[in-house]
Amino acid sequence: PNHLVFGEQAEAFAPSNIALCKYWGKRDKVLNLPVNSSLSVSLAHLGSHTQIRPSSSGKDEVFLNGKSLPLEQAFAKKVVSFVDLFRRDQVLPLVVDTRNNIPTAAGLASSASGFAALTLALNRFFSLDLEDTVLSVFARMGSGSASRSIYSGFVEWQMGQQADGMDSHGIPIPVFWPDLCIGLVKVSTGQKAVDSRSGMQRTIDTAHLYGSWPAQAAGDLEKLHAALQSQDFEALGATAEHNAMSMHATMIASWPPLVYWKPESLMAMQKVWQLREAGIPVYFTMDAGPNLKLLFQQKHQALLEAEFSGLEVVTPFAVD
Ligand code: 2P0
Repeated sequence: PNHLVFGEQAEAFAPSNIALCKYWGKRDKVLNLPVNSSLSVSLAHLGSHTQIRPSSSGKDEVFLNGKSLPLEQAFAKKVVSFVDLFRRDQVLPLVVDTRNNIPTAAGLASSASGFAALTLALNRFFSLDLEDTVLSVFARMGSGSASRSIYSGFVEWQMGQQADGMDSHGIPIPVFWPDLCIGLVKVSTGQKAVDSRSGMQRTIDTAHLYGSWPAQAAGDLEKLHAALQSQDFEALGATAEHNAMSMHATMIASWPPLVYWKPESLMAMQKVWQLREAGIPVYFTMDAGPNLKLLFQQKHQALLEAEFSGLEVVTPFAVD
């Protein structure tokens, strides 16, 4: 329909997610179609709350964590052009109000939860009643990793094959793993130097090593599915860590080099490796930023909180 019915206001929540097999590289920049399939776990209560309401000022307004953003700012621009996918040619100025309960732009995937929550809120605002896979396709067009944040638990974003991207969306993996903990090691919560979008483009354009990435990711995806089916924690952790390091190898091999690590990141990695040598099964993954995300089992939580000061622990499958 050209003219959609809309209500007073609508809101939605979507979780952030941490990829165990990473998305790095696009085969289509307009539709956000990935080079490889990825697999993540959603972070339960950590994510974005987004509210949409008609604007009384006569123009769009974008708020992030209570602050009004200038419409020419990068995130605000992305939000407005995303909203245009839904309202199309209608004259309907809106307020988009997003609150993250995670540090923004610190490699903790706030664009994933942000665009997923925005998609869910738009679906409600316009009473579209879209099915989950379609919501995931829309979220993907806002930000690739947002396709996975439509769901809780483990999610595979299948790369798909179609040129229109309708088969490139998240699929929930029905595995329940209550024992699994994710620990956020906050090395730095400042804005990162190079955003993921330009970082992955630079890698594709300049890193010869990137040629080996699609095969690495495909193999890791299979290993992760097997580890999920057998609930093999060490296989899950080892595969996730190896996948993250392989992605970072392609980043480092770009020109100019993309090194998202800080000295403290490497110190935390070495601590993880020492703990493993001492018999504690702990693994890490890292995204386009300096922070580590630890993977461990509940029984080791107290020990790891003592080793990593300020560790924020999330239990994706906790029943509360
Ligand atoms: C991931 N990252 O799988 C990977 C690992 C960062 C490193 O998805 O351009 O913000 O909006 O599609 O989704 C971050 O990339 O990029 C990301 P766009 P997005 O979690």
